[in-house]
Amino acid sequence: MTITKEHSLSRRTFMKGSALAGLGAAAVGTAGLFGCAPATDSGAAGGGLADTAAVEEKVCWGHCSVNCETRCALRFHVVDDEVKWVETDNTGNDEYGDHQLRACQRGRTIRRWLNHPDRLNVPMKRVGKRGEGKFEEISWDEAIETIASEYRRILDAYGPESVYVQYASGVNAGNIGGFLNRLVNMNGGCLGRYGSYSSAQISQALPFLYGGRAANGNSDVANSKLVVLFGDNSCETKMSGAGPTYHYMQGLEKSGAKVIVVDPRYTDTAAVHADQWIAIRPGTDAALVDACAYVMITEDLVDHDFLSTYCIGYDDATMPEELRGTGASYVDYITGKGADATPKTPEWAAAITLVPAATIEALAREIATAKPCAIYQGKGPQRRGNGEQTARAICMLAVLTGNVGINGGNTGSDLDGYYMPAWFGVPAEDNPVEVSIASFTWTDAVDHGEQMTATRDGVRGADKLSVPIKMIWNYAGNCMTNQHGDINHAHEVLSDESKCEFIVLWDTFMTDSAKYADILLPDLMAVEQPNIIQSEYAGNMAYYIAGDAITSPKFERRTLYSVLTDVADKLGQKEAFTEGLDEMGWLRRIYEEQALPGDPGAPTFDEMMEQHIYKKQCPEGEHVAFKDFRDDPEANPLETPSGKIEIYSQALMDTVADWELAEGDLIHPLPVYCPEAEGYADPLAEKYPLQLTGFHFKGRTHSSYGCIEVLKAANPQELWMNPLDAEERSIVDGDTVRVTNDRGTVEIVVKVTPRIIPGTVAMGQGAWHDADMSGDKVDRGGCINTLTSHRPSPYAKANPQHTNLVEVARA
Ligand SMILES: Nc1nc2c(c(=O)[nH]1)N[C@H]1C(S)=C(S)[C@@H](COP(=O)(O)OP(=O)(O)OC[C@H]3O[C@@H](n4cnc5c(=O)[nH]c(N)nc54)[C@H](O)[C@@H]3O)O[C@H]1N2
Ligand SMILES: Nc1nc2c(c(=O)[nH]1)N[C@H]1C(S)=C(S)[C@@H](COP(=O)(O)OP(=O)(O)OC[C@H]3O[C@@H](n4cnc5c(=O)[nH]c(N)nc54)[C@H](O)[C@@H]3O)O[C@H]1N2
Ligand SMILES: [Mo]
Repeated sequence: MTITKEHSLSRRTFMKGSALAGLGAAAVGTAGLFGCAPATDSGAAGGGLADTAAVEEKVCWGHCSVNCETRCALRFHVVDDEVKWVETDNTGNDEYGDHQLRACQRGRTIRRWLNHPDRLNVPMKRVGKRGEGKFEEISWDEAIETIASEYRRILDAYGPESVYVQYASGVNAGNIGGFLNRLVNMNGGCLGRYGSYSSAQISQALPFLYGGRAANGNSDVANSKLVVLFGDNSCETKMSGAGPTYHYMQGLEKSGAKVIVVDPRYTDTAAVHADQWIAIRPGTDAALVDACAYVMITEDLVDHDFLSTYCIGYDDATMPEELRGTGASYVDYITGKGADATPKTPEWAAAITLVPAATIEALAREIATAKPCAIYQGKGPQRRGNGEQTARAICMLAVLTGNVGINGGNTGSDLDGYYMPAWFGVPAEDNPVEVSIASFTWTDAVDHGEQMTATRDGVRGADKLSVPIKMIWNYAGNCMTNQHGDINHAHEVLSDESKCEFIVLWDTFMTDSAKYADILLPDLMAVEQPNIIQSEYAGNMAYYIAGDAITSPKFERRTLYSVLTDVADKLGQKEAFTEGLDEMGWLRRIYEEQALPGDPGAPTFDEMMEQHIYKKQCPEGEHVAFKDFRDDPEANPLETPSGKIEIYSQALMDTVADWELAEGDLIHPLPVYCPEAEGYADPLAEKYPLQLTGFHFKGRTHSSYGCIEVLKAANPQELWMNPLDAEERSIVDGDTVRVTNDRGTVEIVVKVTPRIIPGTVAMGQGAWHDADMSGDKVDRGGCINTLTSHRPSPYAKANPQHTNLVEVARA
């Protein structure tokens, strides 16, 4: 165990004039780009002698709380109650297990967010139409009165099932957002939601194969011979020193494993880690896997012992009895003895994936013979119209080669396993409402909720919804429009005020979603209030970061907790809601009641608030998923019906037996390729011949940090396009182009590059939607969700946001 000590306030004094001079220099120099320390000589801005009174600087700790799935430490240098500059972790000995939790470019710009001139300062009510962005300042009293009375009215008129707490991932601090659920659950609860925008397809598909979704820790690549990454771009998505990129890098340095990246784009991960990039047509990974399986089966490279001991459905012998001899097994399907009578040869797959047959053959042989081999996927391949099938299929490479449950191998899943000592959060009663929808289907629930059924729309806990969504609480999220599918459709649904009657939204900026709020509230950021976070995706080293408010509240900004306390007061529930505690009181309680019992060696609360950072190495070493099962499958069966890996899933077929699927939606009992609706082979491709795929961008976390000028300058929003596609359209690098489909148009600058496969274009997701919604609706902000669909994927009813067809032309 490692405990690192740092005094909470390392005070020092320096000359006020030089501090100001330094800031002036930092704003223009590169040092200022990512919030580095300002120079201390007073040359640039010329601090006068009269100005040289000594000022006190304090260093406060906090974390960058947005949702990149990495959690980084920040140290704020505060003078006169203002953040002057920001550094990151300086603790630890920089050896594995006690390394620094260094923030990326984004976290280091947080001062520009905290002090941004466009930050929301006062509570407001909407005065224009929804989406127009016209608001009027109101008092907190009026805001709270309106929220309490509208909430009460909607509960009385429609019941708690009409209330919805929107998916929103902008604040990751264990002690903040949970207060909303606490209040809502005290008032009868709300319509539930299942599946996230992140991983709904894979998290719901893998249980049919493995009984759960689990992966080896990424530091375990230290034991691998070969690492194959399917659409896993951790060098951009988890790029800080606190997360997987660090652990991968350390592991790979130890093992020297060969790395192959399969992605439509030559990503930063491919550039940094890969020995080989396999460019693949989006949505077709499962066909690549099918053909690898064909090579492994026909060349007898599969692990027969593993398949017969740990799996069912591989061949006839392990099929459910009633299906034996029907050609329904995996081997039958792959070798062409199944119903479609098509052997899944490398040539067959080459036509689908655009990966040459010889490359597929070589890949199959390499995966089968390198022992152990780690197969990982990111969440990109599953955030698609056929994501459930793709996610299961990629895992087959690990299953066929017996790489599951061993060091240096992996399950093929994402969710790079990590060590986590104890989870904590704001205590809330269970949601009394048992009905839930898939997160992505909320626009349908606003638009025509009462028509949504279990068998067509994935309603759970009831055959159908009894009432549409009438009220939305949105705390720290941009999924009302910007991050949801099909913004123009969401605009239509939300602007009809007879549908959703009341929207209350907290943010720090006038985001695109905020324009749809009825009451819009200016929040304090996590670091402007007592805060705590625990590590995620941090390999073998778990940690907590804790801090007190770095500055006092500015303008009329208030914490979520204080606002909800006043709402609870209006509802006559103040005592029950607060239990007499303030923000710091809750932080202490959460830490002492939830974190400490799970980890008795952790510092006490007072010590934690003094040292701010606590790191702990996993005592068991590298995490290996399903190790118990591998070691003793009888004693430790998987949570599938058979207790084994179910290559053929009768459970999946039983679940969907009475479902009504939309045209083009396919669910297969085997983990094999199914074409996706709006994929390359869709008839719509005649009109819109280019596939458009999104990706999570290093310049933003979704839309968060999307308005920070220095980040925008360093990471311009561009459309990636292959030179062949550009030439065909007389487009050259740097042109402004229009990307269009039936749902909308984005105007964006094009980057012509061989780093993307021909036939596919790509843009980073999360850019700020910028369109005249009462005019031409052309989005000049480059937000991909102007072009994405709100039609959910077949099984998880989840966001297929990487699956789109478009055409591109010069603007
Ligand atoms: N900088 C940054 N980091 C982030 C985030 C962010 O917005 N910005 N978001 C965070 C969150 S909440 C999440 S859920 C994760 C998301 O992490 P992921 O979902 O893994 O990220 P994506 O960039 O969507 O997808 C990863 C890669 O998949 C590729 N891809 C797309 N379609 C296909 C396909 O059909 N086949 C293959 N083989 N590859 C494909 C993309 O080109 C991309 O390079 O990232 C987290 N980290
Ligand atoms: N096309 C496409 N769309 C996608 C994706 C994709 O890959 N492609 N990815 C999806 C995924 S995986 C996810 S997780 C979602 C993420 O979608 P969201 O959860 O909406 O994430 P953000 O866009 O980061 O929005 C967070 C919001 O919180 C605000 N915020 C930050 N700090 C604070 C604070 O302290 N207080 C308050 N009140 N607000 C704060 C930010 O300003 C921002 O508006 O997007 C999804 N959308
Ligand atoms: Mo996500």
